Amino acid sequence: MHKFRSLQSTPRMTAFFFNNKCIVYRSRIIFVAMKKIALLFSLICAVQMNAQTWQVGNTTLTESDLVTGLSLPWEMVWGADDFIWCTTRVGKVLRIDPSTGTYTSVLDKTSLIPYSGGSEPGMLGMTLHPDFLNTPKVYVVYNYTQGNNVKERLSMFDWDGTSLVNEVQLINAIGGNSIHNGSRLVITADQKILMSTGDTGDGGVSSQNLSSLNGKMLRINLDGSIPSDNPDPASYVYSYGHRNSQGLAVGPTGIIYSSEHGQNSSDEFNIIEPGRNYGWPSVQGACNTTAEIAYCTANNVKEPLIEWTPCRAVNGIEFYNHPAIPEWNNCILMAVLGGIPNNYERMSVLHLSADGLSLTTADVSGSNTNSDAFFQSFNKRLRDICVNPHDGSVYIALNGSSYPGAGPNTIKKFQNLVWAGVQNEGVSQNLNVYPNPASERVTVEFSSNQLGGNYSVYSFSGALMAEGKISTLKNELNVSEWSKGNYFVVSESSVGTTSKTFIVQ
Ligand SMILES: [Ca+2]
Ligand SMILES: [Ca+2]
Repeated sequence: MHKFRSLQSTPRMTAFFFNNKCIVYRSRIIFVAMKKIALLFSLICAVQMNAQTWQVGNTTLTESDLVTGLSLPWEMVWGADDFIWCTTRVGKVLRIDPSTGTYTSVLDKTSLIPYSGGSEPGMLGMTLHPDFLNTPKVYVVYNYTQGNNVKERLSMFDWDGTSLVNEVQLINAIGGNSIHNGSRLVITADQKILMSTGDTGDGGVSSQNLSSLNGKMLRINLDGSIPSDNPDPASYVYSYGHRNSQGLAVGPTGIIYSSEHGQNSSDEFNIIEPGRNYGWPSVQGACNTTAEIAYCTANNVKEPLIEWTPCRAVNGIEFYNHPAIPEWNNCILMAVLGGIPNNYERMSVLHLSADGLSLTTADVSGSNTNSDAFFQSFNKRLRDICVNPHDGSVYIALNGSSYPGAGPNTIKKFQNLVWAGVQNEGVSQNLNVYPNPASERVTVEFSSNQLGGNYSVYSFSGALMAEGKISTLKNELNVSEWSKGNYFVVSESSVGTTSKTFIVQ
């Protein structure tokens, strides 16, 4: 300051000011440049801050927010149209573009649904027709009010390209309540709907009553009728003795897996078999008390593969098998809400044996350092999981930080960016599969720049169906023995990786 004053008094002042202006001018450029650099730096920082990564063995997953500001996303399904279909418990079905996160509401039942922030009813399970591209039907479970009672309904809708229309109510007046309404939906390889229902909080009376549809797994034809090969051909009941299952997944060999809420202890992970009794309310978890052993022996009770005590509120499950995250191959990914005390929020990884009939390792300890426990640090209820069949990304729907959940909520995406060529639009147009749908033979046509690479064909449930070297432009596959359903082919070559879905019917 003192030096500046002395300079001002000198004859060089003009020059100085001239120079000073120059300096100021230059400084402005530098300042602007520095601002840009700072902005760039902050953007990089922001990207880095957003680009939280998670380590899964040797695989690094990059986290991003696909959608924010949702109200209680409940079920997520990857559609054959390559959109994520999502129910929200408040009563909407959303169709989300997985590449941008933009979405449209395609069904709105909010005026019908007895949603309450403090209880559990709402729009719950959903599944798409197994041949959705040709038969665009969507199945949805939601609660509604009849008189003073909460009920539950399974409905089928047509997708008209804009909305879900032409509702057909397939099963009405299933018991509902403020708690324990289930309900997940899957479609099995034999084209039957499987629906889980809760015991409506009746202590398990309905679970053991074969004339009640509550506390059950129901098996339903795609048109809503009772399958003639059900355990009782006059009943939807497929298995019983359930408390409140909110997780269903089908493995590659057709095994049906289910997660189920325990009361205070013994959350369960089950394999569902026809006609079996799963024990509730006489048995919780394994048959391991004197009374349970006696009951299990007398009633041929099917025990869970694993149980968790205290309850951590096990929820949506998904079978994973994709080269993008090899550490999770042949695993069940399970969303865990964290229970009423809000402990144990996480995604648990359950490693299946080769035959899928047992578990080799799993996140059972409750420890946050368990290598099969992920995303505990969100301190949010994890409601459901969905997998991108093309690039192996995993999507997780969060439901707030306390029971039973509150918005605004986020769907997060976890992607292995290293897994070769997750994006290569130019090449993807050069991979063709026809006829689509196929029933006997399907031709996979590659572009010449993919020659020398490798191709693999997977089912949507993750089973490797075929693989080989790309040595000819056209490769014919015999699919006559394959189960009906959705498949995709992946080509990996020097120009990148690309994939295409197709249907076997
Ligand atoms: Ca049980
Ligand atoms: Ca027990």
